[in-house]
Amino acid sequence: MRVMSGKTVTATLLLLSFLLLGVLYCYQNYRVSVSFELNDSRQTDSVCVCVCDVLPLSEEFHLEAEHLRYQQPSILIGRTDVVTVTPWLAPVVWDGTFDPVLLDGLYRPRNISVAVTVFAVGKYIRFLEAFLLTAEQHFFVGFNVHVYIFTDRPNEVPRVHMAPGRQVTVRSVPSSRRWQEISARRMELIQTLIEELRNHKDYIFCLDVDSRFHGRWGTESLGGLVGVIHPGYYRDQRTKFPYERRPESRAYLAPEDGDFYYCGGAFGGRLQEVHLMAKTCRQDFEADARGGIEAAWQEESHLNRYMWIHKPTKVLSPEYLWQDFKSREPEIRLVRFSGVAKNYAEIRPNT
Ligand code: UD2
Repeated sequence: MRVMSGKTVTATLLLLSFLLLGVLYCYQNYRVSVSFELNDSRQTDSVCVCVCDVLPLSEEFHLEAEHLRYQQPSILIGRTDVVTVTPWLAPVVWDGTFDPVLLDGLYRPRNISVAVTVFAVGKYIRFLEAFLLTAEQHFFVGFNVHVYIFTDRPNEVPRVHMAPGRQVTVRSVPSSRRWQEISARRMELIQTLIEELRNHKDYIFCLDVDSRFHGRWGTESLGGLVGVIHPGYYRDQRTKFPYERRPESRAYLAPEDGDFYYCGGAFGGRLQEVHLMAKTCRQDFEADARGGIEAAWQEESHLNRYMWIHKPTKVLSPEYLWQDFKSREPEIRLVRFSGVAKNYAEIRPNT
């Protein structure tokens, strides 16, 4: 057996001592940071660095209200005519369930930016002006908004004056002979846009162009994955929802499945969440196409299946996508965004 020299023994002992000290130091830091996290929610920046190393905090938790003045909230007085929370405890946003002044005050210091996608292919370009003008009046007023317009008629995009911090980008897309194709391609383009935007925007909303804003749509709508309840089916049983009902499709939902019927005409959330949804819906749509099947309502059907499996973290009531031809129901105190009445035979490329 080889005997270690005195020098080697000393060096080994020194090395082991340093290692032990390092382990003890890290362990101590870990305990300090965790105990601060548990006992004091107002940590200093330096402690927060330690906490974040161990338990990363979601950005959603950094809303600070220290200097804001607003009406006292109540847990006894509020809307009683509608349900304001889903069974998985996501808020359902209705007029009267939130304080817009408080919410804007919470989000303003974070300097958030919101991307919007809107498709105006073929004759649908005629809806763009009213969409943009009313968005300037009601959509995230006072916040950074970047509208991405996808159109086959870039020369016909109207010039609309935008407030500071707000802008429009026009992207050319090919024309289409089938409206179903336009609807189906949206997820692919949303997916690739988000990959381009990466960290340059915080939230994204994907909206139908044949619609106008009539009331505030703002920070109350922000969330991880945001679904909008379709105005046409929220009084119906789930068996009546126009989900895709053929088991061969990847958008299939059985009669006993599904929570709500969500709109394909408005959805959004954090970039990462919407990216995952768009990518999944696109892949499923393409796999269906290879199998020779197109879901009943194209990407709307795939979105509905996705949101049944991946529950939205916030649900917007039909105030956030009404339809002009529908008479107002008593629970709809305010229509914020609504689809215009149109003659499909005249406006679509095919029937
Ligand atoms: C319903 C859905 C919509 C979508 C559609 C099926 C709601 C309330 N409505 O709306 O989201 O699922 O059915 O396609 O959610 N488009 C063009 N050019 C065209 C046709 C469509 O640009 O020639 C774009 C445009 O952005 C439009 C959107 O596709 O807003 C949906 O158009 P639609 O007329 O098919 O939608 P609609 O109102 O029947």
